[in-house]
Amino acid sequence: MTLGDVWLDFDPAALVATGLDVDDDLAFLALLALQRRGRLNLIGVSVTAGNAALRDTLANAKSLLRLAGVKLEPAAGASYRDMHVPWPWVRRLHNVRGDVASSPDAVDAIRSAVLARPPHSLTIVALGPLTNVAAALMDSDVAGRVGRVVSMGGALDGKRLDLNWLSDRAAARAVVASRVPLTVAPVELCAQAAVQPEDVDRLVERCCPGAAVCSLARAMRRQCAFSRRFVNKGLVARVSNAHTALKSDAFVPWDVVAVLAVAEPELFGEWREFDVAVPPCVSGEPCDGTVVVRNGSGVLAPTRLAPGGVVDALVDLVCDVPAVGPAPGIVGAPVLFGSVAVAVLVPLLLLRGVVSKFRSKTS
Ligand SMILES: [Ca+2]
Repeated sequence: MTLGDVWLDFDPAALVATGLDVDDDLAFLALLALQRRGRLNLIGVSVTAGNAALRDTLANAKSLLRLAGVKLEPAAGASYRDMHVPWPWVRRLHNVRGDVASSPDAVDAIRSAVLARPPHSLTIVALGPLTNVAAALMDSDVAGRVGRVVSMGGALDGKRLDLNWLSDRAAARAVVASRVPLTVAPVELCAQAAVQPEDVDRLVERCCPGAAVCSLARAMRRQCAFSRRFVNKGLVARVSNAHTALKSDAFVPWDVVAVLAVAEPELFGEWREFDVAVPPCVSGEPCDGTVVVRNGSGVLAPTRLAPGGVVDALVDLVCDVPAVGPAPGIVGAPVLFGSVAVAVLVPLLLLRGVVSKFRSKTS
């Protein structure tokens, strides 16, 4: 089975100093490997904020494409300015650093790609907030010609949504309501997969040096430790069949699950169709929230995942993609350190001034 033409819209952040996840970068390399095996044809790439600000996800995407020798120019799209960052500490950091303005390039590029191809022949793989994709689907000609949208996101278990759908609930609502064929990889599916430190060892032993993924190995090890502290506990509590490795150092390869769901559907034991609605926020957008799920049609989702299936497929795939360009550096580090320095030093200096004033008054 070949998937045909694929457009990727993503929010890569493995190379970003403040990035939340390494999974977009891994999913991109998996897509390239599938292309090398003749399973699909990656025709374009666009970028959204999500795991980091747009200024950083765009820089990350450019470095990643250079590393893998991909000649496509990533089109910039939605920035943090036009979405709701759901995690409070990321929101605080964003308030210190800010983001560039959103660009219309991503929507224009997606629209042109859909309209230039035969109807229903293009699959859009959306691995970040759905802002760019929803805006492209506003054009009914585009919505009528898209083959399928695949979104990493949603939660069909009635519980709190993921980062992607929470960052722009209105966009998720618009994509669901557009009635384009939609496949989702929801939270409770993805949590059945886990990348452990020994998987990173296996990958390094098998692929390095030489493969593009070697530049992500350090970020993958960091992600194992980060996820244990900040992500896994909540996942294990909410998903009854979450991967048991999530009780220790391991991370969920979210976006890789979404890519494999559409490219290697046989890895998934069970598929179901659902009728999904994304209700508006009662007191205005944005809000925390869930979606309404009923038996019915409209949204296709795998519900079960063979243990190890996704991670074994990832390790098998990504070694195929050689490192062609220069090893990427860390994105956003100077600006981050500058911002932190200002955030820490200014209050300290102000405090020092107050203390010395108080001393001079009391002496
Ligand atoms: Ca993502």
